[in-house]
Amino acid sequence: MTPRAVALSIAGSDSSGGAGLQADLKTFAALGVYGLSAVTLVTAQDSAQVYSWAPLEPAMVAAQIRAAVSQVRPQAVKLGTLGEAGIVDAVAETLAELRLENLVLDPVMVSSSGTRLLSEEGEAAMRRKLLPAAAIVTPNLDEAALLSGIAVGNETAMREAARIIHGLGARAVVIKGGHLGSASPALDLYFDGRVFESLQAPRHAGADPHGTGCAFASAIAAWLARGAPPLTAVRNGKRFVTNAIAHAFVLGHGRPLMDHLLAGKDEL
Ligand code: PXL
Repeated sequence: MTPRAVALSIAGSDSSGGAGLQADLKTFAALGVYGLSAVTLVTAQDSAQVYSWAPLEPAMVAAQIRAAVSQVRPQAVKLGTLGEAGIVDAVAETLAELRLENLVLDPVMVSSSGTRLLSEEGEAAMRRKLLPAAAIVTPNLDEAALLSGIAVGNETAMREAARIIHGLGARAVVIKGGHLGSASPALDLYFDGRVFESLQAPRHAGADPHGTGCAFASAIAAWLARGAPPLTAVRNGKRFVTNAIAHAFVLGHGRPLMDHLLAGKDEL
């Protein structure tokens, strides 16, 4: 049997299946990577809104991580919604104790529908304990502004924020400029302390699927697990999300959904 790349997602459950842990596992599968998982919190949501959410006990999150990696070592870990400071602390301690590497941190603070998914103390703990451990952190413009302390409304400010966030300890930063303005192409900015790279993709008219950030970070983790260096993993992750958006479909009444499996079909 051929060896398989393995990645672990530590994230929240999205009952609509479009974001969170469900999106991560679909992304891993689409890219030929076996997915381990640890649930941090459970949301009740559809593609329009989060109705409610509840965190798990931090010890239960830590126990899932230990169990998930007890028989196989993931080559990369994706971190999504963490909910509160106790979970951030438990995750940071457990990852350090297990010496897990290639951490891709999606610093989710607020859902796309506007619900806070990380408390303020959680945000401070994430900045102090997880950012310095991250191989790659993937803030959107709002998260980049919160992490860097500056307004991030254009490409010049994105560069400045990327430098500041890199200075907080993440080895590479990708700021997602998706909300920069619908006239411009979808522009993301990568910075690893030496190299800046602008990643551009054409915008798909009308398509604004739920869960694009989750799919991007988990695709980057999947490529790291497959052995790609960071910038290649980010370029390939962007290609994956762009394809998944291009193949978006509508199910029932909600927002469009990404087609993870179709996006990965030429990438195996
Ligand atoms: O898209 C960010 C996100 C991540 N994780 C969970 C979510 C959301 C957004 O709704 O629900 C569980």
